[in-house]
Amino acid sequence: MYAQMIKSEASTDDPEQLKEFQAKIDADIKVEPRDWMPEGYRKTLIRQIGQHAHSEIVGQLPEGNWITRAPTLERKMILLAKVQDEAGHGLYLYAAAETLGVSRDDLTEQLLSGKMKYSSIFNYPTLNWADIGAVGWLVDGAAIMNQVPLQRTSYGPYSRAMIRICKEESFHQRQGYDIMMKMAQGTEAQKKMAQDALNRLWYPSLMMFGPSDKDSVHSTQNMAWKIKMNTNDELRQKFVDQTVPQAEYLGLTIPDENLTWNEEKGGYDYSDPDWSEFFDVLKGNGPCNADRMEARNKAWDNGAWVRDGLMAHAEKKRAAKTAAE
Ligand code: FAQ
Repeated sequence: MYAQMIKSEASTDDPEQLKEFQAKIDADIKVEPRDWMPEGYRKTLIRQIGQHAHSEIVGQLPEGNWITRAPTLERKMILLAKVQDEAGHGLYLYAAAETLGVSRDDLTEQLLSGKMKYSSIFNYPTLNWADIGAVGWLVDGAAIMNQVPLQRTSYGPYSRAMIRICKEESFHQRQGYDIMMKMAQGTEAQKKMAQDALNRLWYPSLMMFGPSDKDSVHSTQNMAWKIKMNTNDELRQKFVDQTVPQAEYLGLTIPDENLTWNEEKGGYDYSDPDWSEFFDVLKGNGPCNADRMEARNKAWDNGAWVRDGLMAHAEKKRAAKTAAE
């Protein structure tokens, strides 16, 4: 809906300014908050950065659910640190979005009212400990594949946020792979759990890269603006090529009968996810959409007294300063 709004609005931008802007993008000069930018560029960035921030925050829920049940103290500490990192990523990203003239409260309201999306992957459940390994390995693995090129994105604050986020994501991916290694090398029952987690999370992870290029609404314009550096299918292919040998090393099988090495293209042929399932999850009908939104709404309502307290404190300080002057 939001995307349609962006596309259907006639551009009121001056053609000369647009030309200069494109020349700047083509010369790889970063766009900074006070620079002139087309309205469409600003809006699509708010959409992408905002959705990305929401994903980091909602993404804490499936893993947060396992902090109290991590099998050892060490695993608990690692998972706690990872989930806290995701909160930090959300905050850097909200701050980057705010430089485009939208408030964090506005973005949160749009998430809570269902106007803004978050990544489809977080609408799937984490049923057992092996799922926590698979989330780190596959979900953070897919996130890195998408985010490493975003370090070079054209909008300065987004690019700088991504540089820091990527450093932490690579630790996240390794902790997931480490859990998978322990499970895959464990008892028969543990190995079965690891395979089952891979079976359930493989296709949802492929969906994280977005619809196939032919159905991607924003790719063409956003690649011209260097907001996106690769198409959805390019990144999905790279992810498959990187992940298949990792699964082989674990002794696990990717749940895809069509998976074959294609010498000519230098990559694997693989089956697409079920795109009708993807669009259904986006409409709010995934296994956990309702739970995730309920949890975020509850957190927002429970935090009202903190926000009110901070506002009252700021008002008191402002009044004292005015009185002293
Ligand atoms: N889920 O035209 P395109 C993480 C929507 S990583 C939901 O191709 P675009 C780390 C899209 O918004 C996950 N919606 O769109 C972590 C658009 O709808 P709209 C977050 C999706 O923007 C790990 C429509 O479909 N990463 O959180 C999805 O050019 C573990 C048409 O699609 C980012 O957000 C989807 N998977 O490309 C945290 C990265 N895919 O808005 C905790 C930054 C597409 O018009 C634990 N974002 N849609 O209503 C991007 O790179 C891009 O926005 C894409 C989508 C690639 C996600």
